[in-house]
Amino acid sequence: MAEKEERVKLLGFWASPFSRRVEMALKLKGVPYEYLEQDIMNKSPLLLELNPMFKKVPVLVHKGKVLPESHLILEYIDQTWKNNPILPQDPYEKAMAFLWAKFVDEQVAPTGFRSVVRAEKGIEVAIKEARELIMYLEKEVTGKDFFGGKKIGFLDMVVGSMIPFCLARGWEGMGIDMIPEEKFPELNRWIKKLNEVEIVRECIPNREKQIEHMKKAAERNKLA
Ligand SMILES: N[C@@H](CCC(=O)N[C@@H](CS)C(=O)NCC(=O)O)C(=O)O
Repeated sequence: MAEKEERVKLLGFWASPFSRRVEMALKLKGVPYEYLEQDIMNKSPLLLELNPMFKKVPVLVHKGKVLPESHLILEYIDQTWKNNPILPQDPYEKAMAFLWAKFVDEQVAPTGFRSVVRAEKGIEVAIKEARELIMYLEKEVTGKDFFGGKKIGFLDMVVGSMIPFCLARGWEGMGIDMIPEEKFPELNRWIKKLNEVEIVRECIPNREKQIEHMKKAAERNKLA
């Protein structure tokens, strides 16, 4: 793996929003890559060797360089292959895109999934808390085709991989319509637009399979 091969390798996991968003970026840029599916419950020696600090997917390998962490990987891809830019050029807008991405992964995801599964304060309270956070995204996408503007970009990949194509399937498996059209018209419009993008469709995990996967993840989370 240490050889300075030009060809990109991606260690990922089919149901992981973090690795799916990296695939979206590679496909949008037209970068060929070798995909190495990982079992995250039984980590391979290769994953442990390449990402000893975090032991997580995704991991990108390019020309002997190894990079974990999806936000950093997306930025690396954008700076290495300049066609079809995914991050804003303006420094403030770029910083804000990273801020929103952090909000989605670190606030919306844990509140939206784990707190709903455990629902210590009751399921209605957990849903209300998650919706309050999702409402920030509803406002952010209002009046825009995509979070990134006219075209799909970094934030669309982060929000898309995490919310409609991952968490929403977990909620669906629990019988919860977390993002109803009447409360979140703009997000629903955006989700439809996202579904029309070919490279996104190519990276969306199979719905039924993911609902099952999320049910099992919810069970594990309850027991943990
Ligand atoms: N902050 C990381 C999160 C990556 C992550 O949580 N990956 C999960 C798969 S969805 C994983 O590898 N989990 C294995 C573990 O936590 O042990 C990123 O953005 O890449």
